[in-house]
Amino acid sequence: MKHVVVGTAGHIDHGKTSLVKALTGTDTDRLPEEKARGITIDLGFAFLEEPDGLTIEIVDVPGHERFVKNMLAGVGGIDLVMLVIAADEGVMPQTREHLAICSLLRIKTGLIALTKADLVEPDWIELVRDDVSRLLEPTFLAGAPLVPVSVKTGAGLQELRGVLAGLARGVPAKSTERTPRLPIDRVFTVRGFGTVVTGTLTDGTLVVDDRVEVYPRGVVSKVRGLQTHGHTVEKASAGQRTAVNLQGVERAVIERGDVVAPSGALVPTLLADATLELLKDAPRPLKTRDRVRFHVGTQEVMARVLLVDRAELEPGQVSYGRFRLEGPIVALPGDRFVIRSYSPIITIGGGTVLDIAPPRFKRKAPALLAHLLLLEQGSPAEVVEEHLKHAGAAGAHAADLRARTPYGPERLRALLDELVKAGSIVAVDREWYLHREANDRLRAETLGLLESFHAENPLRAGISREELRSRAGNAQERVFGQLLASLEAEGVVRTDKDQVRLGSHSIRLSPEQQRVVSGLDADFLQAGAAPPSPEEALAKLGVKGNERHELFQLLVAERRLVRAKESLYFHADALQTIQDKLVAYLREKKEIGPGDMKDLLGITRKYAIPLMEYFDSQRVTVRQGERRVLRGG
Ligand SMILES: Nc1nc2c(ncn2[C@@H]2O[C@H](COP(=O)(O)OP(=O)(O)OP(=O)(O)O)[C@@H](O)[C@H]2O)c(=O)[nH]1
Ligand SMILES: [Mg+2]
Repeated sequence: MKHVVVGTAGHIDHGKTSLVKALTGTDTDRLPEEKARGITIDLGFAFLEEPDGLTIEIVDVPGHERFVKNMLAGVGGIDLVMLVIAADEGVMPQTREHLAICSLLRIKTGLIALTKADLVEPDWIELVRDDVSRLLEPTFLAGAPLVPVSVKTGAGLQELRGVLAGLARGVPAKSTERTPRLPIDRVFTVRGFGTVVTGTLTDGTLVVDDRVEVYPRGVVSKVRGLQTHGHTVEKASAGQRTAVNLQGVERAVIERGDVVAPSGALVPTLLADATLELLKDAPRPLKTRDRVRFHVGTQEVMARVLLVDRAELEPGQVSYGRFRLEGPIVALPGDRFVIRSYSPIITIGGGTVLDIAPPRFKRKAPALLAHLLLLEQGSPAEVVEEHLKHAGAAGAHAADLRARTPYGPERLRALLDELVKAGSIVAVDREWYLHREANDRLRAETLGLLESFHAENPLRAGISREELRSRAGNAQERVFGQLLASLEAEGVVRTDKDQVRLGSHSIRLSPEQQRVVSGLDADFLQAGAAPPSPEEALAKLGVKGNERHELFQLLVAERRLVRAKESLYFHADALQTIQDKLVAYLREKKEIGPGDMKDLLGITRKYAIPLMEYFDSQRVTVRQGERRVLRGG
């Protein structure tokens, strides 16, 4: 079962809607205003089913110059165009504009219906045919079939239908591995069902019960039901006109231009980089900061264009542009777009979206041009690598790469695996990736920081992990964790609790430093429950300083000296002895007061009170008024 979407195109009143009706039996002009004025205002939809299972879905567009924006919303997803030209009028302004739009959107194929053939003589038809060939010569429709028809006499209709079906059969099948996207062209409510949206599914497949999101609104919903050309289905595939019944969504919160896609799969953006071409017959050059109407999918948003490598883009020229959008768009690289000038409202150009999360660049930087060239012409793997290169030391989450590339989750996973294998990127974990260069830079920086830390603090065992991370450019937590883990696995770095050091680092003391450290150790041990102040202890060894002295701190870091409060330090072994005595005492006497403590240890109140508080804090004892009891005793 094949589905092909055909769009009409052409000047107002040239007979598009009449032709669709003659082919399908459906009058696509449904609005009362359309009936009253005899013109098409908004998109209309009809379909043809061929006996062999081919379904041709037709989007009928308005020809009026004021409704080109509606036409643009309709032709985004079409496979082929039926350009309608009235034989009596020939080529007219919207014939050209619609043709230009189809070219800009890279519609690949189509045919020409020369309508109202009953109104002209046969040799006139030949003149118009020549005219039309000249117009189409430089376009994708060069040499396309042209069929004179009349809905009044029925002449040519059979032939047209045959040509249409032939072209439709030649349209290649679409990939369904990419992320499904449905740019919405209509929203309405159906009694008993709720909100229904329609559009042409551009990629992937949608299945009933899928969890979806309406972008850029952030409205999360579920596919309650699906229809394709009037039939209820379980699944819709890329290229099909699809109606989606959305569960629990108010009609009023959605509009044409929004996109239905899996929840979390896309990211709306206000900035996009793109290739940019100005039509040959654009009335004037495009200048940086010009305000334009940006059409992508079924959306229209105002935007300012920033030219990348020149101040002005001349008609017929192709370059790159950065678009600052005045409202969020939902697009993926590879999407074609059209721009129209703000005033007069005419189509002037278009291009291909290259990046929806562009990195910062200095304006007109040559590097930006090289970057865009790579995004335009590089292989998918090169493009993914380029994004990671620009993600820098922070790396990127796989979900961000998914929303920023058009490949679909499985293809992207394969590309990432391939790049990891080639050594161009590093997998921080299954979801987070880092470019090799950023990884190497961070690694070198971290090792350099450790080296200079050790050089400046030879008596400190290591630096705190958090301090190291913040000095290393405030490295991203997951990235830094992974780096430390791999450095540790290599034996280059050791971590102990939250201290990090180089594997090669050890504290080496001079004989003089060793004398002081040993002296402090011995003095505090000997002093037991009545230790000296740090100043006194250092002074006794001929050293000026207080507890902040590096040799004193060395003993603290090694937990040989333990701080009870402020500047009062006890030797760790002495504390253990005191604790044993205290516990034995409490086992027997059940409680102890400050006076008993003084007697037990032969010390003054100056030491007794801090020691009692210390053992409270160590959860050895519990305070009861002035007295202590064993915790849990
Ligand atoms: N004589 C003759 N008149 C035709 C033929 N096809 C269409 N018409 C007439 O041309 C007028 C316009 O036809 P539509 O089908 O509404 O034209 P359209 O291209 O859909 O117009 P818009 O959608 O407004 O751009 C109508 O009055 C039709 O009856 C034809 O083959 N022969
Ligand atoms: Mg019409």
